[in-house]
Amino acid sequence: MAERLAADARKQALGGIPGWTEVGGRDAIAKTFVFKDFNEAFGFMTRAALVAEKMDHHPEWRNVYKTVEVVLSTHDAGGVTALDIELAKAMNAMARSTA
Ligand code: H2B
Repeated sequence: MAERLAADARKQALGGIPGWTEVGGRDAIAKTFVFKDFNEAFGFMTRAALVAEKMDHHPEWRNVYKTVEVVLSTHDAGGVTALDIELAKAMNAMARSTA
């Protein structure tokens, strides 16, 4: 099972994934993606969902029109693990091709 990252490791990992920040009050990371329109936002969510399912690692997220708010945490571990960093990187890469 993936292990929670220590605070320093988490901070270092965040340096490599632009836009992701620590969530206040819980061990999780978050990013708000803003796209051109709903089509782009939902296209991103569709691609991200397929990657998440393949990883068996799923986001907490909320979509309003062209905005997608994402929170990542490993529920089984009770905090941020390497899986969250990997999914965050993949989401950044997927957003780059649409935003
Ligand atoms: N997603 C996230 N974000 N955290 C988890 O701990 C997790 C998951 N666990 N997706 C997976 C599914 C687990 O419940 C299944 C049984 O592998």
